[in-house]
Amino acid sequence: MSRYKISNFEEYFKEYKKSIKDPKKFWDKIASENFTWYQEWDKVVDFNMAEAEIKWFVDAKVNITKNCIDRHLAKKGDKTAIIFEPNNPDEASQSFTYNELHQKVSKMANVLLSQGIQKGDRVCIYLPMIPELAIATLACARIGAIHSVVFAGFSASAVAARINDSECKMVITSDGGYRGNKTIDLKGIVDEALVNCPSVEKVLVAKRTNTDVQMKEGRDQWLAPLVEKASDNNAAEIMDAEDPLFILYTSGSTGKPKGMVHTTAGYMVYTAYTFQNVFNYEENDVFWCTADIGWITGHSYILYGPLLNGATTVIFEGVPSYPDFSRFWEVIEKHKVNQFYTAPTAIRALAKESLDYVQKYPLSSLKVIGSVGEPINEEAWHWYNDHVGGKRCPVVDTWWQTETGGILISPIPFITPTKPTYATLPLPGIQAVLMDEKRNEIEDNQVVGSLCIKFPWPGIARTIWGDHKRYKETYFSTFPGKYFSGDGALRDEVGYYRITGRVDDVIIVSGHNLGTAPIEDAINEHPAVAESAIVGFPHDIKGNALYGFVILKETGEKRDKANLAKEINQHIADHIGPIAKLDKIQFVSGLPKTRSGKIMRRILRKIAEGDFSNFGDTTTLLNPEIVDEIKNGKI
Ligand code: 6R9
Repeated sequence: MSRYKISNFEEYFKEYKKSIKDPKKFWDKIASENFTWYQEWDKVVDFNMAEAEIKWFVDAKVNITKNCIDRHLAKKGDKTAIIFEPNNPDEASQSFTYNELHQKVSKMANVLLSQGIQKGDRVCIYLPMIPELAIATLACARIGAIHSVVFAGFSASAVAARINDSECKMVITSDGGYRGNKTIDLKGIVDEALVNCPSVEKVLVAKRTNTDVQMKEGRDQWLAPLVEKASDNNAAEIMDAEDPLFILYTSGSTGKPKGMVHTTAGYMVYTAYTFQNVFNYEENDVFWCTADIGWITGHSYILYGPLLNGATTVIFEGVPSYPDFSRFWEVIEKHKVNQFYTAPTAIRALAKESLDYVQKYPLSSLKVIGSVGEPINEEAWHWYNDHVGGKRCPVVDTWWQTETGGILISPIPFITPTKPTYATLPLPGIQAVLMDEKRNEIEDNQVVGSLCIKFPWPGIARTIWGDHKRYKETYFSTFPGKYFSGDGALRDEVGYYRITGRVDDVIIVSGHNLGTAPIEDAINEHPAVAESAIVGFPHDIKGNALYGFVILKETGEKRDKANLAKEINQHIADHIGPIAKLDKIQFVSGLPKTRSGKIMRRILRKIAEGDFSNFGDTTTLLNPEIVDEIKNGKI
């Protein structure tokens, strides 16, 4: 990807203008100069935004793993592709060259084929951050199976819902996983999930914790012996540009999680291009993104983006606080990391601890440091810039989403002057606009609007698995003809964007998207609960935390409230996962509702924040008296 590296600010504007004037030409050049294709495209892009129909590189044929692995072998077969850094620093790290990765992925691909997995089949991957996760994911892509990686922190019922939604034929998991000082029983969770998953025929189990697990005859097999026996010769399936590459679930503001579908060629071109430009990756650099491969950030910037560029990428199994708060800095020093990419929630948690943890390490290998997942507040930005980047590494605050496939708005390091809390400018090819409530494009600056993109880019998700109507309604109907992100943003006089947060009912907690509806559904299933409403409130470390207002049934009213609160949180952990637990639970006798029955979350949000100053117009409420009751009972 060296040719498409932008080298100064002027060139950025030039490139940007060119990319807007003729997007087809812009992407055509990038796609044809940087990848290996079995067959090139007839048309660069074909789209109808009103119908949410988007195709890139129409009729091209390609395999993404050929581009991630095979094409690097001639020149850099012995270069390190992946460094695996275990949870426990006393365990040795491992590394795999591109040659070794090629061998492992080919073997795994042959295992999948021998187990009856074919092109187009869905495979659920529920693994901790170990090399098998990367290898299994790439092996699916190699044979054209659609991977659905589910973050290994989700509960059995959340896993089951995701497996059933896309009717996965196979699950790849491990006996267990390590996270800090905890061991997680992943196989047990899969067993529980599979009680309700009729589509799953086979389960492959990697060994990580050596814990005793139950193996179900005819369904479950250990992975290692299968891999050992498999040939390391695999031809890679020829995929159409628009064949689905993967499904990744993200929370919606209503109902069940959305299985975002990304297709092959566009995602490949977009992640490769953004990785190169946003992180200024140079040959021999070591890149580390601390996300989990179970989230889009891990898909695009641990696996695909780096490997497409022939980079060295770190897979880290652990957490920032184990064995102590210096772990990130120790790992950077140990592997001489050059680009470091993490989330504001981690930065805030580490900034709360003694500076000694970070100052113990020179961190002089770092060149670029990045942030993703939620708005980064000014204090955290400065701490990161001063103490991690040593004021010499540009902070790239990258704004994007599961739906966008790759980064859309971000500074380009050493080129775009950074500004704390601003994601700055759209990358070339990205036509960002702000829309007002009347659905007009906002021309002025210093105004908050809904952030939309008015022309497709190659990395955009193409649909929601099994529900194109929902895809169209969620993203393309609020502002007809445009992609609506669900985020609000402010634009300054230079044109820099500052993301202000979600404008819908999604709450970002520690960088994880949580929809209020599924959490409320989980709470409401508790036998003592009549109704509930969840809102977010500011939290020092998590960015936002969850505050639940819960109406009890008569039976619940008689029970001990502290116990009930604990049970409700356990209920949420069981149904969704521990990440969705509530920080605060207030039992109330009613919720403020409009006459059409809609909960006025705006008011609940203010109460949760402790801001009782101005509730706005409450006269339209069906039950205005409830506001005082809730306010007075605030915990
Ligand atoms: C990549 C990822 C998407 C939502 C997005 C927005 C928030 C992400 C951000 C940011 C402010 C940034 N978000 N990056 N907000 N500044 N740099 O996180 O994808 O998990 O789908 O979340 O995260 O609200 O809409 P995903």
